[in-house]
Order: sequence, then C-alpha cells, then structure tokens
Amino acid sequence: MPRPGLAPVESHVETACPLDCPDGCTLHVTLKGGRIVKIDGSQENEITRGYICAKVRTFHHRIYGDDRLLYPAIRKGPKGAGSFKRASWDDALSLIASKMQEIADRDGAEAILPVCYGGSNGMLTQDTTDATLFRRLGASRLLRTVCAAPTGAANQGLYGKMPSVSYQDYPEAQLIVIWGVNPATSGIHIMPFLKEARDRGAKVVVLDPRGTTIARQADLFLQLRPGTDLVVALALHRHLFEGGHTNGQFLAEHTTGAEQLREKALPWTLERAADVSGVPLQQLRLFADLYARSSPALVKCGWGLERNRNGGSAAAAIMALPAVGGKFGVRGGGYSMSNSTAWNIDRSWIRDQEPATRAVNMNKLGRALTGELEGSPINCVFVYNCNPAVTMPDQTRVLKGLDREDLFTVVFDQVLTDTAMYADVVLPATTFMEHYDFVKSYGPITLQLAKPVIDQVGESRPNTDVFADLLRRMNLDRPGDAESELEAMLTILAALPEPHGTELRDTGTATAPFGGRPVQFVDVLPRTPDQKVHLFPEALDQEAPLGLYGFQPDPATDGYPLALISPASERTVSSTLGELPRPAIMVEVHPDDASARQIEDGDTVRMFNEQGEVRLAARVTPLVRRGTVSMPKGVWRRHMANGLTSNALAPDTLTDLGGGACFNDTRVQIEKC
Ligand SMILES: Nc1nc2c(c(=O)[nH]1)N[C@H]1C(S)=C(S)[C@@H](COP(=O)(O)OP(=O)(O)OC[C@H]3O[C@@H](n4cnc5c(=O)[nH]c(N)nc54)[C@H](O)[C@@H]3O)O[C@H]1N2
Ligand SMILES: Nc1nc2c(c(=O)[nH]1)N[C@H]1C(S)=C(S)[C@@H](COP(=O)(O)OP(=O)(O)OC[C@H]3O[C@@H](n4cnc5c(=O)[nH]c(N)nc54)[C@H](O)[C@@H]3O)O[C@H]1N2
Ligand SMILES: [Mo]
Repeated sequence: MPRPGLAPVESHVETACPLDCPDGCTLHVTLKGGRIVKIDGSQENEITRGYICAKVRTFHHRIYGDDRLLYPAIRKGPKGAGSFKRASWDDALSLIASKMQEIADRDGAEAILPVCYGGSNGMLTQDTTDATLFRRLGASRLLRTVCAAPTGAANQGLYGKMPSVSYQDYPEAQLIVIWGVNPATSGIHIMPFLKEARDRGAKVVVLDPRGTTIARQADLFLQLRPGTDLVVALALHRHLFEGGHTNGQFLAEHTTGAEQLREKALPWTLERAADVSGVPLQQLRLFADLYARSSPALVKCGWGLERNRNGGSAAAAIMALPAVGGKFGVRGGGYSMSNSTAWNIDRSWIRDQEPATRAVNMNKLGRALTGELEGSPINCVFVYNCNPAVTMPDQTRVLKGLDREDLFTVVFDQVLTDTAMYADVVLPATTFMEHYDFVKSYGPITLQLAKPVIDQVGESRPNTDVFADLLRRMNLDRPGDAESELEAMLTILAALPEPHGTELRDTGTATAPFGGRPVQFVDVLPRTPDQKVHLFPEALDQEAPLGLYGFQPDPATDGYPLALISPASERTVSSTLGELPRPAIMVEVHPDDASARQIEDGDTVRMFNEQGEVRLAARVTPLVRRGTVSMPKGVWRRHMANGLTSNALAPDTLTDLGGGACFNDTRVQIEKC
C-alpha cells in the first residue's frame, strides 16, 4: 500500500529470473507504490532481448495471490487436511528445533531427511546455511536425481561437462538436431537464434514422440517411440563408422573407447533401429546421411529423452555423435547440453564437508517415507525448494508417506503447495522478487545477481536467514558462520573466482568466460583428467544394468500398452505457478488409439495401471505418436478429478545411469468413463 501522503510513483528495476529454465533472463520490473505492476524482459541482456515467457509475466499474481503463505503456521487438524493456526516465527522455529533435536536424540540424526531440489533456486537460496545445518546435524542426504541425473552422468563421463555451444552460435550451424527437447515451451529464447539459423540455410531435425511446434517446422521430424533414442543414436554411429564418415585423426588424438562404442553400435543397423524406434527407415537414412555430411553440425541434447530406463546411455550415445562424426573445432559445431558448469564454480563456501550419512534417492521418496527402503525409519522431513507431493514418481506412495501421523513434516515454501497441506509446521518463504540470489543460466552462459525489488510480503523470510536462525537455535552455529542473508551473500561473492565476484557485486552481472560463446575443441577441451572424450567410460559401463549402450526393451504389457509421457507445459515451471488458474488438464491421444477405444475428442477417460488411476478429458490429436499419450507435468492435485496427477502412474524405477527418474516409462491403459 502506498504510504499516506506520498503519491505512488512508477519506477523500474532490473533483476534476474532464477526459475528452472535454461535461459536465465534479465527482467525489467515496473513498480508503483511499492508493488509490482508489470514484469517484462530486459533489453540489456542479449539473450532475453526484451521479452519473457507468459509464466514469469504473471509472477506477481503468485506474489500477491490467495495461495501465498504470509506467516508461519502449525497444524491443528488431521494430517493432510491443510488446517493450520497462525504462529509467530519464534514459536514455529522453537518447535522445529526442539522436535528435530528430540528425533535426533531418540532415533539418530539420520532419521531426519531434508527434501529439496532447488531447480528454481540460485546459489544463495540453496546449499548455503541449509547445507551447514543438515551437515552438522548429520541428517540423511538426499540424492537430487529427479532431473538431469542421467544426462549429467553421461556429460560428466564422456566430457567432464565441457562447456557447450551457446545460443548465440546456433546461427553458425548448417544442421541443428533438436533431440528430446521442446524449447518453444521450455526455453523460448533459443527460438530467434534457430530462426536466424534457418534463414541462413541451416536444416533442422527434431526427434520427439510429439509433433511440437518446432517439430512441425522442421526439415525432418523423427517421431520415435519414447525410450528408443539409444538405438537411433547407435544406428547413426554405425553409419558413421561403417560408412567411413569418421575423422580418424580426431578419434586417435582426442578420444578413448571409440572401438568399444563401435562394437556396441554394430548390431544396430538402420533397419533394426527403424523397427525398434518406429521411425520409417527412409527418414532414418535421410537423417544419417544429413548428419554425416553436414558441418557445422550441432546436436542439442535435451532432457525429455533421459526420463526412461535407457536415458543415460541414450544421452551418452547422442553426445558422442560429434566426436565420432568429426564435428568439433568449428563455431556452431558440436553438442549443446547444460552449460551450468561453464563458470567452474566449486561451492567452496559451504564450510562443512558432506558427512557420509545415509543417502536417499529422491525418486524413491515414497518408499523412504513408508519405510520400504533398507535402514532405520525417516521420522522427520524438512521440505524446501521442492513440491514432492506432485513432482516425484509414485505419487500415491509419497502421499501415503506424508500422511504418516508420526512423521514430523516441515514445509518451507512461498505458497500453500500440495506438499504444504501435509505439514506439521509451515514456514513462509520470500520469492526472488523479495530476496537476493545468484542466477546461473544453463543454456547460454550468464551469471547475474537477483535482488529484492519489493519488501518481503507478509512475514516471509529468505532461506539463508531461516536456516541460520535454526543453526543458532540448535546450538550448531560456529564463529565465522554467515548469520544473515547479506553475510551469506558476501561469503559467496568472496569465494567466487575473480573477476566474477567483484563484477557481480559491483554491476550485478559477471562477464561470461569465452565471451559466452565457447567453440568446443578450440576454446575448451573436455574436463576429463586427460582432456580427452571418453566414448566408453568404464564407470558408466559398470553402472548400467546391461552395460553402457545396452538397450532395455519397452516395459509395455498387453494390459498397459500405451506410453504416458509428461513433458513441460507453458503454464508452469515444474509445479511452480500451478496455483494460478489454468484451462482443464487433458490427455492427448492419437486418433487411432482413441477410435480403437471408442473415445472421442473431449470425452472423460480413466487412465490407469497397476499403481493407480487418473480421470481427465481426452484431446484426440494426430500430433502425439500412435501408442503414446501425453499430459503435462507440474499439475496440482486440485486440477484433477480424483486429486492424483500423472505422477501417480509413474514408476519409481531408475534410469540406467545416474539414478534418474523414469517418468516416461509409465505404461497405461485408457478407457472411456
Ligand atoms: N515452460 C516451462 N519451461 C521449463 C520447465 C517447465 O516446467 N515449464 N521445466 C524446466 C525443467 S525443470 C527442465 S528439466 C527443462 C526440460 O526441458 P525439455 O528438455 O524440453 O524437457 P521435457 O519437456 O521434459 O521434454 C522435452 C520433449 O521430449 C519429448 N520426449 C518425451 N520422451 C521422449 C523420448 O523418449 N525421446 C525423445 N527424443 N523425446 C522425448 C517430449 O515430448 C517433449 O516434447 O525445462 C525447463 N523449462
Ligand atoms: N510427471 C512428471 N513429473 C515431473 C517431471 C516430468 O517430466 N514428469 N519432471 C521433473 C523435473 S524435470 C523436475 S526439475 C522436478 C521439479 O520438481 P520440484 O523440485 O518439486 O520443483 P517445483 O515444482 O518447481 O517446486 C519448487 C518449490 O520450491 C518453492 N521455492 C522456490 N524458491 C524458494 C525459496 O527461495 N525458498 C523456499 N523455501 N521455497 C522456494 C516453490 O514455491 C515451489 O513450490 O519435477 C519433476 N516432476
Ligand atoms: Mo528439471
């Protein structure tokens, strides 16, 4: 509210968006009378270019919305009912500190599990004072595997996470392969660079089970079965090796394991790959020829292809293509994956070593909470930067676990999420418009300071501050600890490699290494110990159930023949912003699959498997592959007739590498209600 006597003036502030998206936009925020009235893209950032996505444009509706948490609260009704009574911060934090102490004394500190993923958090709001608290306590550790674990394991194993081709260099490519990623939704600032590339004559190939916007515009669209990317990539490798399209000198000087990869690829003829992937042979041939003879050729490897049993090997085989095909060493050639490690930041500001306590894979959270995993029970969860009730696999199990009367649950969030409904204590968090953060993009290479543009709404507080407070209350604080948000921020700035720290502090932006446009094998080499590409890393071969590049067949059964995939939607960032109104959630079904089941467009269907069922309307569309159905991720329980989302049908099995989530291995049947 404007202060009495002062006319509300309009002002503008620039800040950065930390939400989980590769782009890392610079925002131009308009304020009136101390309130945000408009959020737009800044002209100052060469990637943001003055526009932003429709989601972040509405972020002030979250900040001031009905679901916003304004003060701490303590449960007063039954578990999960979402009835709370208001409490002071002092009472809420005292209760949390004494309960956690009691549980640690009685059951051992490993009975406490912090649950956070932090995809929408920068370097200040996760892994600072929170890490100090849980490490000093000796709590169980959460393996943050729900996203990017298989692609990360592959990128690490093959290249030591070498910086990759950034958006600005897409127009330099002659061929761009968009593999298992849907940037028109999930990272929109790549689109003008793609358009420029096409205008300059580049060909675009898309591999996706859905006819996304970008797939429909592509020169070649391979509408493959979910989970079959590995065999398509191996068939390409076979084509490169057998057709003499490799660069022998590059392979000899810069790689290891080429022969082992060749052997794994040998059985995968284009014919066999066509059969398994469901892509017409003719199209696969065109793709293989195009890739073999184009340069600069760029493969953009996304995350949609990782969310299945073969995800790690698929990502490895895809990222291996430029090494085998000799595509490195030219601007616009190579591969593009997460660029979050381009800054070489080691998080040395976390003062305590990670203890060797029990590790819990977050994709198995349901089993961890219901006591189905080995080890002592978990009797306390502290959830922050995460909404596991709707984002983890096997939702019914997660909810059953959260429903345990004897599980002491703290949820620290900005809004009353589906997870917060199960809390014993709810704590209100600030948003990135009310606190500081360091925002590192993972598509382009940028590092920016997000700063508060408004006062903290209600009694909300930033993570750094609340965890520092808990450290003191649990007598775990030590001299030299950061005691507030500002101190935590200064600690990080001092620990950042120079000149990044000084630049960030003084200007809010750090100058990107390599001018933000590294050319692979010119400016940057693999960060493996020998600086070579490891095309067949021993460790990955040992980890994968059938060895690296071993293909595991489709998990479909006669009873559950349809593959359910759940990609990112334009409406939410994971489940963030899901509290805002949205059109009815629908499942996309191919006309052939619909007519075989007498389903018509708009009919309500029951979609089910052995884990459970959901009910929703069907949208009959040829854009989704025959045999595949699709509904968005990030859906809240309130959007579904029976309060369960696609996550209730998703198995908690793990990917071949990295212990990742297998959301797209969900197999279902549908029928008309
Ligand atoms: N608007 C919006 N943007 C987001 C997010 C969001 O929720 N909303 N989430 C953010 C996060 S957390 C992430 S991880 C990224 C993810 O960004 P993307 O990599 O784009 O991930 P998805 O949307 O999961 O899947 C991308 C595409 O893969 C397809 N796909 C599914 N299974 C397969 C398969 O087996 N093989 C192949 N080749 N394709 C497959 C899907 O149909 C989809 O079109 O986006 C980020 N950006
Ligand atoms: N079915 C299906 N499910 C999926 C996926 C899929 O493909 N299919 N994809 C998965 C992927 S890629 C991802 S990354 C995960 C993400 O899953 P989650 O990690 O659960 O991400 P969000 O749903 O965005 O929840 C983040 C929460 O943190 C809160 N938050 C944000 N900033 C702060 C802060 O500073 N302090 C505090 N205390 N809280 C904060 C937000 O309000 C929000 O409620 O979802 C996964 N879920
Ligand atoms: Mo993600």
